[in-house]
Amino acid sequence: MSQSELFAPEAGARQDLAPGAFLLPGYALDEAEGLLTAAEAVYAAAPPRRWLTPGGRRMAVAMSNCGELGWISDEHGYRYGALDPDSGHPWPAMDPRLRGLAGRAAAACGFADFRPDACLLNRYEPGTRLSLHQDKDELDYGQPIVSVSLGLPAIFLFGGLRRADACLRLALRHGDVLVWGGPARLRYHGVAPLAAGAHERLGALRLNLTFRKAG
Ligand code: MD3
Ligand code: FE
Repeated sequence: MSQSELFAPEAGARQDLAPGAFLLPGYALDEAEGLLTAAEAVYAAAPPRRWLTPGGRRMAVAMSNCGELGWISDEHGYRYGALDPDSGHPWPAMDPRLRGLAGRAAAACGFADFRPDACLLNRYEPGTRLSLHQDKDELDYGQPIVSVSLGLPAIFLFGGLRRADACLRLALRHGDVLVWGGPARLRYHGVAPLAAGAHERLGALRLNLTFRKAG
């Protein structure tokens, strides 16, 4: 497949994207309403906010967390922490509906017994992007990561192990689930600027729930 071609699979069967990287099209569709209810409860206790990066810029994506650990960033760096720095309180507990979906999706891709302790909730508005990066703040790279896309569609950039490697562009829609681990765990990835639109449930928003075993 050429680099500019957009990979837009049909709902249903698991798509093996690369060794260790899998797309489950529409896997969360039946459960989306429960996931959104759980996400709204997290936002009520820990509102989405744009973290400051160590470089002094504010991220475009608005983030919150649930679970024992949450991903945070400030002028001192990126890390996981048990407390919401804005409130001083622990992050909201991970709803069993969220944890359950992540565990089942991981198992469907060959990763047995995935028990995430952190769920990062990423909120995108039209124009919001996430620049190319690796997920390296977790302790055990042997554990997979599971991500659920909700709301407006996005183009996901799926790169290689070096920043300069070519990126596959992958269309992610409401209800799609990605699982990656093993040899894909440290691949560079990002999200292209979100196109304008109106999702029937979420309006002009995309939510991404990313499940990790961070500690
Ligand atoms: C990594 N979030 O929070 S997750 C992040 O849509 C993050 O909000 C994105 O990257 C988001 O750190 C994308 C999905 C993902 C999919 C495939 C990958 C991340 C990946 C393959 C290799 C490495
Ligand atoms: Fe990431």
